[in-house]
Amino acid sequence: MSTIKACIFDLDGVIVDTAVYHYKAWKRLANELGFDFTEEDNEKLKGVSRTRSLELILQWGGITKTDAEKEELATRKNTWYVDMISKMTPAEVLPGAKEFLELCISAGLKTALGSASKNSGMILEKTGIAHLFDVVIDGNKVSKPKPDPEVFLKGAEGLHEAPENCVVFEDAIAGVEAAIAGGMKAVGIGSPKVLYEANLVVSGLNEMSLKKLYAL
Ligand code: B16
Ligand code: MG
Repeated sequence: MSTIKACIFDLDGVIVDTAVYHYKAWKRLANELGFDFTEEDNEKLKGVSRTRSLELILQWGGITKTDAEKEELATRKNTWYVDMISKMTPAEVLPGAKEFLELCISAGLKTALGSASKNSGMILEKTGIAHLFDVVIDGNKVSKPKPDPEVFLKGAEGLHEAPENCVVFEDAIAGVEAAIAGGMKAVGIGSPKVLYEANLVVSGLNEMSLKKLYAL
């Protein structure tokens, strides 16, 4: 008998693809600072906090800034990013994501969001899926970034479930590591070559089923 009682979902790369908006905004910032920023660089920022992302970008551009300047740059990038996500629609929910969330709920499983993003509230609202989560833990509620398990442990706590009864869905290596460090099962969304630490890897939530979930 499976002991799985709850599913905790990462947002960007699992439920929606906001990476493209992050990319556009970071690229604009890098260009204003006089260097370029590729899509390959952007890959390394998936699941990474805003502050840490900026530090990496400045490092790639060989630029040093004071803490006050960094804060201004992160705010500037976020303004452009928020402008783009404020136009998101329900059509931008990734294939199978809404359906799998609804399937979990109808099976009596609890659901939580566990995201590094401080903008997750707006994204959930604009895409019309906020009501599908019992608990939302995002970048505003955690102090330690993934691979620290804080975000997922707080999700489990909010759902009143033991970590071993929770399954985390993640597209980033650091997120899979965070789930495992927290004593949870991890389903990787993406490539098995990259997310080999996960208990199961699928290409998207459209490939998930309750059978696969309970077999974990
Ligand atoms: P924000 P996730 C992460 O979302 C993104 O993958 C990452 O690229 C971004 O820097 C981070 O959120 C912070 O986002 O600037 O909106 O606070 O994958 O943890 O859902
Ligand atoms: Mg992600």
